[in-house]
Amino acid sequence: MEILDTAFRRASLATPHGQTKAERDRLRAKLKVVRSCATVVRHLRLEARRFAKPGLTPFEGALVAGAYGDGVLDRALLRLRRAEERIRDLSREAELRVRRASSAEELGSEVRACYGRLSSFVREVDRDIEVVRDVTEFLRHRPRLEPGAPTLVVAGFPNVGKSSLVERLSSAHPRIADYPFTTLSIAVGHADLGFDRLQVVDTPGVLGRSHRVNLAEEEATTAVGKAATVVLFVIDPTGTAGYTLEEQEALLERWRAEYPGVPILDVETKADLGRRASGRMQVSATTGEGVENLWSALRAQFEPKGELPPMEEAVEEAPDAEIEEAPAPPPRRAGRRARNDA
Ligand SMILES: Nc1nc2c(ncn2[C@@H]2O[C@H](COP(=O)(O)OP(=O)(O)OP(=O)(O)O)[C@@H](O)[C@H]2O)c(=O)[nH]1
Ligand SMILES: [Mg+2]
Repeated sequence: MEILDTAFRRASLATPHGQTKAERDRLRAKLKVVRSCATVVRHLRLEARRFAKPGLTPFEGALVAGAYGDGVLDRALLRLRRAEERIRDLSREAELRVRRASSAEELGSEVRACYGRLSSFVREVDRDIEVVRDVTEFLRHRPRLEPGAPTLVVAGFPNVGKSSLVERLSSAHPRIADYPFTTLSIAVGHADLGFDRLQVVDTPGVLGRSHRVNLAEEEATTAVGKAATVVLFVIDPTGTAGYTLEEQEALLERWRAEYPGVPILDVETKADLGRRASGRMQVSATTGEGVENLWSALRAQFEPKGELPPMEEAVEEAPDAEIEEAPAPPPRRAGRRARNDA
């Protein structure tokens, strides 16, 4: 365990000062127990730093629960916190025992006992450290969505052209290829709505079945249910994706029933391969046809409805005191720059 190696190495570097050998021995023993415990506590904190305040957003929490199981991360973090508390107690106790030890042998055995307990505390949370590291790595590969910002989640069956459309609509440059599950995790691009900045989320494809859902599908479904202000459901009616129109429409209807609070806009893509009379919006990510039309429909979905625009709301609600001018900066002292100027 590298945490223990580091802790014991740091502890052994202690160079105590003292008049007599006995004083130096006692101080060395004290430094060993205190430093080894403190190093482990610092490492445990570092491992969990991604989850320290303010913590995960609800959407990140849902992504992690989908990938690792409900409560798995929370339990690991709780065990790490408990281990930290036990190690703090151990450090205090061991320091006291070192203070009371009456011989070099006794000092040695107190240090060994402390190291032994420290090792077993760390080993007990081995698996939890691994979980926390895994989840940190998992989140490092997911975009940070701004909570509360207008969010369009582009979803649908695999290979239908979701990523191609996301590239058309936003600043994102996702991987596009002619096979299913090219996109394996969510990605985000941005677009200007005119009145706000829109987050456009690309998702992995979802097959219509309700069982044997893979992790990529699970992630897409979480984005639909937990991140979307509006969902853009992309349908490929041409059959080139490898899925029938009927199975795609069945998923669309299922989602409409499952997420009644989320508007789901449906659009047919690959219109360059031939248009058909369907009554649906039709676009082509390849040629751009129909995309202006789609933008109009999207803007209508996101436009603030009947409420005050956010700026006026903010001005109206702000108490007078907060709109007062900022106080004048303190006078500068000659020959010395104020710290804030640096
Ligand atoms: N002709 C035509 N082909 C398209 C269009 N949009 C996408 N394609 C092609 O369809 C294939 C799949 O496109 P992607 O954008 O990767 O599809 P996806 O839905 O993101 O696929 P997954 O990530 O695997 O679910 C690629 O070969 C694209 O070039 C379109 O409007 N017209
Ligand atoms: Mg894709």
